[in-house]
Amino acid sequence: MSVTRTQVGIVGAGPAGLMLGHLLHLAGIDSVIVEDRSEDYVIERVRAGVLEQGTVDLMRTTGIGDRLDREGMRHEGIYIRFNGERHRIDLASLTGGRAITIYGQNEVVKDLIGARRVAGRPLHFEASDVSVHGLETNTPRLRFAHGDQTHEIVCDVIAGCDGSHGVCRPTIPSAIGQTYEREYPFAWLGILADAPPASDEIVYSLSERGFALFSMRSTTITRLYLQCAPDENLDEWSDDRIWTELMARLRTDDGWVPNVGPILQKAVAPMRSFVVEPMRYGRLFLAGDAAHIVPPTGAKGLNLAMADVRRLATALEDFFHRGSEARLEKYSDRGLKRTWRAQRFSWWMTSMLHKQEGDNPFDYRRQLAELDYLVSSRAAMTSLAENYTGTPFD
Ligand code: RFL
Ligand code: PHB
Repeated sequence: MSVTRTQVGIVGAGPAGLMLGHLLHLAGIDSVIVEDRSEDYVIERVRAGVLEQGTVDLMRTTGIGDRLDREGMRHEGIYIRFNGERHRIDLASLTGGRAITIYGQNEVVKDLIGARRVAGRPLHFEASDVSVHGLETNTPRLRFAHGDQTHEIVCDVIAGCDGSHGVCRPTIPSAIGQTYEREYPFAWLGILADAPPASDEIVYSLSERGFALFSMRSTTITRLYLQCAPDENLDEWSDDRIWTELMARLRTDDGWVPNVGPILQKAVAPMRSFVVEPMRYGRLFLAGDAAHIVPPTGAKGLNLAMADVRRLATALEDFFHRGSEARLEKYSDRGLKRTWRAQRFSWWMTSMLHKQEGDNPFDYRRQLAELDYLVSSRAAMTSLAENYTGTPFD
């Protein structure tokens, strides 16, 4: 077994782990990132598309915003569609200029892997049997295998950035980590289509047939989602059936429909709300989906992950450079405050825009009344806009 040393052992090379490694590098702090999947898999995973202003600012101020500035699509508004009509919410004018940027999570990950390569710090893909040990001590250890070689990395701190199915969170004793969760009785069927976006802004829609979402990745690629069952069988969804359903849920009375094109990718994503409290156990700090999951309707997951690692990196800078643990002590409480706010918002967007089994016509009319209030009240639109564009990272 090879034994080496680092300051921060990072488990997971998703947006959280890679951004943490990048921020620590800029602060002159050593880290090792260990990921169990291959580099191609991590890059090609199709997920988030909406970056909050805080995420965009963080990428820019840390020197990885060039491609984002060239290829990202700044959106100052979103549409909400119901009763056959689209209503625009002007995010920027309601929030003093805050907006969102469409830039795929895989592009963020590509930029971060590029920065790691330039930094020349370790990033191991395809690690197996990853495990963490000695979390109650000042020298926690990260173990993994690579090929037939076993490695142990002795760390000062371990960052659990290994997503919702990782190994870090389950190592917190159940008497300490309290979990809160909610499953939703539906999922999203998501597709990428080789078709130019037919609207220059995102459209969230509630129809009698359920939720649908129109989004995009570039001037030539449309991203679309429709509400489906959690155990939906993709084999039963021919391309024709997908388009017919999307058209039925998104069409407006004035004839707007998404552009149709070859489907490049399709997948079903489950919906879950989950929080573990606290986000820390001894020298283990959880960040991103490892600590909390939100349903994607509020577009918050990746942005929460970025807010976590920004806060964690600042706290670790104080710890390593100034010998102060004060910010590390506050890491979890401050993160949970932001998390619960995002949970509330994501739950609200989800319940307003989806049809639930067992709902009756009263429930649908109540949802329409809520949407009607939302798009006709400046106060209600401001509340959505503030939450959707996100508060500045603390
Ligand atoms: P990730 O991206 O899951 O990365 C965790 C990494 O850890 C690795 N891993 C391990 N590595 C080593 N050892 C182990 N034992 C390991 N176990 C796991 C994994 O392979 C992976 O590489 O978590 P992270 O970094 O916290 O990032 C979170 C985001 O990925 C997630 O919150 C977002 O994708 C959520 N999300 C959205 N967020 C937004 O902010 N805006 C959006 O528009 C948005 N849209 C979405 C979304 C998520 C979706 N799905 C698929 C759930 C749309 C969808 C459909
Ligand atoms: C996306 O573009 O993938 C997307 C947009 C908005 C969401 C979730 C996902 O709420």
